[in-house]
Amino acid sequence: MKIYFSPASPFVRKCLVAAHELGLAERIEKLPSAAGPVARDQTIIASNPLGQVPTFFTDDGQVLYDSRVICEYLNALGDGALFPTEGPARWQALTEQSLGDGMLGAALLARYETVLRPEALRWDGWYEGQMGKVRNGLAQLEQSTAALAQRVDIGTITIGCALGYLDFRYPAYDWRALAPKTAQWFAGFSERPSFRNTLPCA
Ligand SMILES: N[C@@H](CCC(=O)N[C@@H](CS)C(=O)NCC(=O)O)C(=O)O
Repeated sequence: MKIYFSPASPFVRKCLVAAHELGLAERIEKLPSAAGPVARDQTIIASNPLGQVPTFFTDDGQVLYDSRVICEYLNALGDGALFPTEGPARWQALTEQSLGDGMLGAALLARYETVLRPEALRWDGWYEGQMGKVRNGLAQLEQSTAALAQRVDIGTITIGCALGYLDFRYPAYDWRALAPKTAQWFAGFSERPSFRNTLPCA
């Protein structure tokens, strides 16, 4: 299996954390890439018109994207339990995945606004709107930290990647002050080998 990879991408990290948890990480070859929303990577586009990472290739040559599909594929391949199969547990994990992906997407767009968009074109209100999604997400997590404890599934993995991305790209943003119980949960969860082995770097 292969994956178009960026060591800074939180969505790639989500897939690699899932692969580690499922014992599949060693079977995935990392292909270097240069995905970007402006300078678009034509090599990735040849397989995925969105030109984004993660883009993944099965051993049969099938192309999979995005992170949600890749994680579900890995879970099926590894006969794992990262996606609860039914009942409230399933909907909870999937909704947490959506919350984590949404927080990540907002934090990523806010970063593009500050590092990619020419200064004269920047729009503070739009940046604040994106970071507002992150802040509201943290508030929601803080109310439901008990539900995260003791679980390793697609919900907690995605939330963990979202919090890890805040640490990586927004080191001055004191999210722990906004969500201390969530921070406590993350302190333990991020010690898992799957997280320690996939720390982001620029
Ligand atoms: N929904 C996608 C989001 C992937 C994504 O936004 N990837 C970023 C890097 S973290 C990217 O490729 N950005 C370049 C672009 O959007 O063109 C997923 O879950 O995989």
